[in-house]
Amino acid sequence: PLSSILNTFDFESIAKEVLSPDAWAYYSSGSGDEITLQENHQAFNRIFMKPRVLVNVKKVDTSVELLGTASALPIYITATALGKLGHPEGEVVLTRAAGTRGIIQMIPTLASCSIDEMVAAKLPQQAQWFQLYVNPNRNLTIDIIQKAEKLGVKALVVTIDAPQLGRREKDMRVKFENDAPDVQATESLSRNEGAARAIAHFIDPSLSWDDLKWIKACSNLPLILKGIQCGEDAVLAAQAGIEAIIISNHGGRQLDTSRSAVEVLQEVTQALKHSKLENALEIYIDGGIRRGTDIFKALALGAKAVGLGRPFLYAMSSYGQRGVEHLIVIGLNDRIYCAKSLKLP
Ligand code: HOC
Repeated sequence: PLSSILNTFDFESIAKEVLSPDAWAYYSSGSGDEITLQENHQAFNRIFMKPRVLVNVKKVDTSVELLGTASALPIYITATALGKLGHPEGEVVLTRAAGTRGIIQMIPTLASCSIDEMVAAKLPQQAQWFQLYVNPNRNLTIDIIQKAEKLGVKALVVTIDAPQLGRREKDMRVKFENDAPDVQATESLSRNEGAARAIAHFIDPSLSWDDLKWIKACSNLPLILKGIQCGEDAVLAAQAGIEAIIISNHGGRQLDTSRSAVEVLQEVTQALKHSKLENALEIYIDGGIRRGTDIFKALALGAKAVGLGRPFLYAMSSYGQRGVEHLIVIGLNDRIYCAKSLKLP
């Protein structure tokens, strides 16, 4: 039963059982040797706490404002593609759970449900962000941005860490086995297999810093850059007038051996401070967050909120909306109270 699910790893084990091999391969795969995928979580385990005592924690307020939008927790549902691989209703399941629990959902560009469906599924006061992959067809991109703005999303999240598709061998192999059982075809096994490749042509590999100007010009929404991976680029983002950054390596699915998000976070806060830009933007991170203590560590090191992707997909795939709601409550009951009551070492 759901009540016996104690943590994100429990959801992951069940999802592996219930998902089709294609879906499991697509959701769970990282790129290359999956070093970054593992490091994202392992890096949190190398950070140790310095608890302070005799701090009044009787009343704890976990709420936060992200770019002026209230959230019950410093957690948001980050964008993940192809939700219907995991649940017949797809991403609207995430929308509903985010609504009842009061957190922000980032609407994915490459969702199985349309943006209209995800907006229609939300509660009246519920806030959503819109994740944007810039399409090679710029006019189409402008139309998408304007549509999202008209539908009332609160921010535009431009994903910048996927100019080319990472080599996800688990995903490639399953598709290869399913679509081309002829062993002679081994030679032709390439990145062109797998669920990921089927959606990759929606993304413009020529995107550069200059393009941020026209993206900013065609919308009044605050802009969040998702995929910052070093201090230098965080400084460039701040100088470009971006309102928030997400430190992310795309869940270890793009460039393998990239550093973990939480390691980069420390470099980013230093670099912004060094350039006197520490108050210029909000910092969020995603990648490897599996415990409340991971959330606390990210906040203590300077992030304002964290995004979770796979844990929500696994909760949705195994138990639907109730599963996603339960996952959010696990986050609430775990140790994030520390974030407001303890000071940085
Ligand atoms: C260059 C194409 O976020 C995933 C999705 C889609 C990425 C497409 C990248 O599978 O990680």
